[in-house]
Amino acid sequence: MALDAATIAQLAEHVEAAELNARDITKITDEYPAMSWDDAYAIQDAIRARKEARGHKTVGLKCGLTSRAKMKQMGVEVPCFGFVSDYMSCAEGSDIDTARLIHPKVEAEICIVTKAPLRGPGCHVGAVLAAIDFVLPGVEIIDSRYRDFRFDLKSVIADNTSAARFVVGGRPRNVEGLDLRTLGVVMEKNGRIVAMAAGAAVLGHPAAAVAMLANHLGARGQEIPAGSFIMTGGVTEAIAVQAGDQVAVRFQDLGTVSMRFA
Ligand code: 0L1
Ligand code: MG
Repeated sequence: MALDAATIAQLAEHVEAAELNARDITKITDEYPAMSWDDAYAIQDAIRARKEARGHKTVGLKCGLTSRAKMKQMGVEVPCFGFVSDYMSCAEGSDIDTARLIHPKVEAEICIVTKAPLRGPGCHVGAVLAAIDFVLPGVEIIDSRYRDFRFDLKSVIADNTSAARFVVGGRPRNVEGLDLRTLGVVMEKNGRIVAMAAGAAVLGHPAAAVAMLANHLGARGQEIPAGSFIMTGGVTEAIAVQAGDQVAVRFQDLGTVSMRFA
């Protein structure tokens, strides 16, 4: 670790305050260029601890930057991992208040809930498929706290991978009988198609993102517990939204997830 405990705590407070006040900041590596990957995840962990200390429940895990489209859009080469809290969950069909966000974007994500723990190293697609309880469609609303979405990967990880809101809906389905690689996704904004892809856009198979998450946690002595809700990452590039926009994402075999931005 390049940063001491006091600096990690101070940066966690700084980045979380930007989230809670919907106020953008410059990327933290500008001031701390020596920040390591471990420091970045330590800041994210400290943000999670701050939320939990205030009574917020951590309700899921997320994989970010798992598709080529997203990596290209953001100019990075490797995925990252974060968490979602109870207050980030919005009901299917609800209005999402943009006044509490900085510059939201939407991502269509194939989500899973596990029925068995997953622990790396060595976790693979087969192990993940065996541990899936059910699959459901979701939309993540990301909102980087960094001005104009200008950041590097360490700053993004510290910012809990831009997690802001999420909506799950549609139809939960058993994984048997679904091919997550060929599962088609069509995203519409205000009635027009703005992006489309298939599950394979996520690292060749959405379960590969979950395996990568298990291996990432395993390297830190942690596991994905049974009963975890996991977002596997946007299948297309993220689409900017603003008040007045209506978004509907149609997932083959899983139904539609929709929301309005107010
Ligand atoms: O969920 C994601 O893919 C977001 C990763 C963070 C980078 C971004 O804000 O686009
Ligand atoms: Mg995402």
